[in-house]
Amino acid sequence: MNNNEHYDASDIQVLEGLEAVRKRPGMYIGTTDIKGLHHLVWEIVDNSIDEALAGYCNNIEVIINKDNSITVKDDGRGIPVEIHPKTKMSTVETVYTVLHAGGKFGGGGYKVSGGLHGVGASVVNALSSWVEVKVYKNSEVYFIRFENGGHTVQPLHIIDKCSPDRTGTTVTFKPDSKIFDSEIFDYDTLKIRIRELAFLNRGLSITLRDDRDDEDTTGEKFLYDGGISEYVRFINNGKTPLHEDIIHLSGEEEGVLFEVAMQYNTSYNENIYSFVNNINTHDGGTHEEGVRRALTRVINNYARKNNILKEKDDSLTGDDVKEGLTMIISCKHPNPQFEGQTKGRLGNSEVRKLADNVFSQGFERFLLENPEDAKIIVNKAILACRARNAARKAREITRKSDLSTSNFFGKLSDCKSKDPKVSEIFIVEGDSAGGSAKKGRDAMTQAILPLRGKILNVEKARLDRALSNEEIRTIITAFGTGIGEEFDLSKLRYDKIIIMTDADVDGAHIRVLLLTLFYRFFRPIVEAGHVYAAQPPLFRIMHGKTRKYVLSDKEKELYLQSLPENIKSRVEIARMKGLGEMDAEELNETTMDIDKRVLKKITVDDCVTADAIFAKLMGDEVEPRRKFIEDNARLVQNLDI
Ligand code: 1YM
Repeated sequence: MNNNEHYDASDIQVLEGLEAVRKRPGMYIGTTDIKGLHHLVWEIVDNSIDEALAGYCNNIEVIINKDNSITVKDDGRGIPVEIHPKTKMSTVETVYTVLHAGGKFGGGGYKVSGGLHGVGASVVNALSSWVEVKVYKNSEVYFIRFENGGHTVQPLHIIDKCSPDRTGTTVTFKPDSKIFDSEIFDYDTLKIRIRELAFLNRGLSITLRDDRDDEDTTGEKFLYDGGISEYVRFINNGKTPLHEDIIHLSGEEEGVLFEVAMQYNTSYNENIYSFVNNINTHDGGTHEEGVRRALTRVINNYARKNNILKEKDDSLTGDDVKEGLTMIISCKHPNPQFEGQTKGRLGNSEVRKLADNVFSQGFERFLLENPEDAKIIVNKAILACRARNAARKAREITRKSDLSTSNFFGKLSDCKSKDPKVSEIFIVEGDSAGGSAKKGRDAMTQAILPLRGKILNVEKARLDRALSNEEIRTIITAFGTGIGEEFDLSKLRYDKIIIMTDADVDGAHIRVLLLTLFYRFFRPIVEAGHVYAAQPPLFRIMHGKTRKYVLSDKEKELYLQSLPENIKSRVEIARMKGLGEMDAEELNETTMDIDKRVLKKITVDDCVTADAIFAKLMGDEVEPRRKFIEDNARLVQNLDI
């Protein structure tokens, strides 16, 4: 510490607090991988969002600087600068150095954001090699700098004057390379969440700029005056809506804000996303339950009252009424209780009733006032109900055509081991590659399933039609988990499901079709990390008896550079044409051998974005899709879904 007078007993406590964060970063930010790295940004942005929710901030800027440090600016009140009575430091310094500080320091703040509830700033400081905070307030610019995990090297002081109406906070931080595996921020990761935050906070402008490129960029601005209704329109882009208007309903009770936006489209899938204080509640909870319950009840009541559903007919189920539904539920709660193992479920029981009331009253009114739309929506649910019954019958057939039928064995070359922990299945494009894979595999643990034709696009087919598709039935039977209501992850017959396709447009297409299938029918398998993409090599570099396979142009250049000059002039470089043209030995060596291959794990990181990509890739129009795949071969190949 530079400033000796500054050093006393409370400082020691402060540093012990921050040291605890450095010792166990996982406890505070989950992980120290790329996800944890980005988490730091959200902790700082959350403070700006809180300021916006409190009604004082309209603009937030996020900048990735050239050195991979991050700057976050807002035009809120500015973090208080007075000496804090307890810590005897400035409040800014307190917020950035005392663990569990934040929130109510300034008094009266109504905090509804998620994250670490104000702990964030000090955690970011603890995990950064340096942090600078500027506060614009009282016509002055205040500045403070920390280094090396939260040591104050320049206590708060005034560095400049500013106009009296200029207020706000600017924070720049550089994550500590000793803590994080990677220090490179990913523009798209930041963009996706920033866009989501802008949708969830109507009227708040958030811009994102990447200064790492040399060009002068102005960045992208995300500002949605329509809030979550615009989010629904965004998700439904590329799909065909069933009714023109997006339905928006909202209400408030005892400080709890609840709103929902929805629109049906012609697809057969649901896209229901719920949030509490801007945090995605993956596992739903009381806000979602209230809406789902009300949705089913209101549609059934309407259908019966208008005699669309006859007395003898069964009632529509929750599954029927959500077919083709895109919905965003957003709840802002001053005291949310998050439950479940991943804290992804809202537990507050009073919200169920609020959600049910707001939704049922508003939606009932919509149906009464828009009888044409009402008819379309109810009929969609009735069709879904019939299809569900048909699918049940089809599923019974699938169940009968189990592994004992010879027809099935004809396709799948199963592995000998029956232990799922060591077994893997390669889903291979084309018969000839399938043949080489069969010869090159380790028959004990590796199963091969060659795909003959293109598999059906499940984005555009209902369950019953999907189940009549031969390739899909084979995949379902091979996996062993069943689908839909009967899905059981514990019955999965393989630890790894490996998609093996060529690195060309057709390969990309098949890969996306397979990912769509997995995403829609087997999402828990993806979530549990069982799905991989094989990475066949692009080049073979030979010199003497040495054979080296590389995955990309860049890797090829790097490898060539590493060779001595006399060898470099003698290498033979071959571009690998496709899986089908490799012989068994080569395929084994490059793509299948557990010790040598490179696999890419497929994750469900952001369902909303994944779905948007799917919609674009799989939407109704064929030409834009082909073009999109061609333009984005790299993206599709590395699609993190
Ligand atoms: C770029 C990061 O931190 N903005 C920010 C933080 C605070 C306030 C305003 C603020 C809050 C309150 C009163 C209050 C914080 N203040 C505190 C604490 N942007 C960023 N903007 N006045 C200003 O909550 O009452 C913690 S965060 F504790 F000091 F009040």
